[in-house]
Parts: sequence; structure tokens; C-alpha cells
Amino acid sequence: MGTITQLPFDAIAGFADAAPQITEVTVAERRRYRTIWISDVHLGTRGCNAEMLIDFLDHVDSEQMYLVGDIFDGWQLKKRFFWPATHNDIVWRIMKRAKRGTRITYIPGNHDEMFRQFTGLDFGGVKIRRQAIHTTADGRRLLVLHGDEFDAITLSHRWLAHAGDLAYHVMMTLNRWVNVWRRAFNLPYWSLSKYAKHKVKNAVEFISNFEEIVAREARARGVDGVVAGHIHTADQRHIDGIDYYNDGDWVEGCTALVEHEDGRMEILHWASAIAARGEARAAAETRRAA
Ligand SMILES: [Mn+2]
Repeated sequence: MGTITQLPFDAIAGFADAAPQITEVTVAERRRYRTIWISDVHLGTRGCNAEMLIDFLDHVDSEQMYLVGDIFDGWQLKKRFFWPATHNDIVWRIMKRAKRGTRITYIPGNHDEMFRQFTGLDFGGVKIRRQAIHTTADGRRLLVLHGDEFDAITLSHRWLAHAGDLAYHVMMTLNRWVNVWRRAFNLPYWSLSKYAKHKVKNAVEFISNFEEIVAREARARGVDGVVAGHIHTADQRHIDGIDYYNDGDWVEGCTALVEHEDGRMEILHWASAIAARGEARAAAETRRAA
């Protein structure tokens, strides 16, 4: 894994000092949150919705931020090197936040497991940890982890995981083309696999299995809740007295989990946020014209 292990790490070192290709947008005031969780960005793949994430990062801010794994996709990078300027820009924005004082914790997932060897280190203000405990403003203790540690339990056969991986990549390619087509016709972003996940019985079973197993682990650890990623399905619900949260992904759903100043949690659907911004702008123009 030699070169891949080195690659993002060497590149990251001088990052905050360089300039991004997509200039940071200056909005009058960024939405402020106490905490932001994002995961499953899959930098280094065509599936990564980099523009949407750049827009998100330019419109929100927080005291603390958790990167809940699969930020980079080392598996894909190893197969075929793909690293456009927009992916650099995301790393730049994250390092810049750390420099500006956001406390950032990076919990590598299974696709960026090459970073796990740096667990315990602080890198340019980014703490690399295997798991973390987050205390909310209303005093709840949340276990933060990626979630692949439960794959052995949720997937009884290894080949099933690979079949799932292949199906997933086919789905992502389709998703990309559907959205290129939709954009050409000025239609908003739409997630094919999100749609499929609700239709396919096995996927639904897999997701609920995962959620229950993660919640069970949280209970065993004596915490009030858990924040995970990995399954690319944003959710917020109670499972037998445990607060279960999943921050989703930036491949199809384009979601983040946020904590407000009072400890209230919310899932942000960024495609909807962008659409709402467009509608507000159109409404303002109509008012001006009237
Ligand atoms: Mn994962």
C-alpha cells in the first residue's frame, strides 16, 4: 500500500497554506452549529459529490467536527488513481477549519483504514482516533465510530459483501448518469440508490440489522447514544433507549448530522438546502421585479 499510504498524508502537510482551485465562498454569515459530523465522502472516486460538499463547507461552521470515516477511498485509489482538484479543495477546507480553531477528530473507516496506523496522533490540528466519546450540550454521551467493525456480524458471508460492493458501484455509476441527465434538464439532484434502498428488502434488512447491532454496542458501553457512518443511510431514531444517529454520506444522499447549541440534533440534506436557497433567491428576484 506504500504510495497510497504516503500520498494524502504528504499532500495534507502544507495544505492550509496553498490556495484552493474553487475559491472559498464568503457568505454574510455561515450557519453555526456546536458540532458537525460527516462521513463516507469517498475522495478519490468519481462517485464523490465534491461540489456539493464544498458548498456545504462554505456555508456552515462549528466549534467541533467529526470525520466519521471513509473520507478517502484508498481501495479505489489503489486500483485507479483519480484525484481531481475539487478533492484537494475539500482537504484544504478541512485543514483550514482546523487552523481557524475548529476542533476536528478524524475516525478512519474501512476504505481509509491506512490512516488507522496514525491513531492517537494529531495532524495539523486534526486528531486521529479509532473511536470517540462526544458529550452533547444537554449532557448525553455519544459513542462516535465508523461502523465497519460490525461487518462480521451483519454480513454472514464475505462474498456477499463483495457482491454488494459491485452492485453498489454499478448503482453509483447509474446514479451519476441519471443526475447528469437531470441537471441538463434543470431537475434537482435525485438519489437512485436511496430510492432503491427503500425498495429492496435485503438492503432494508441489512440496514436495520446494522442499526440494532450498533445500538446494542452503545448500550454495552454504557453511553446514551451512538453516531456512525458506513452504511450511507442517514437516520436519527431511538432504539431501545439508545439514541442512534447516522450522518449518511456524500456519494448519493449528501447529508450531515449537526448538533445545535442546545444539544438538539438534526440531519441536514444538502441537496434540499441548495434547492431552498435557489427558491429563496428566485422569490427575492420576483419581489424586486414587482
Ligand atoms: Mn465504510
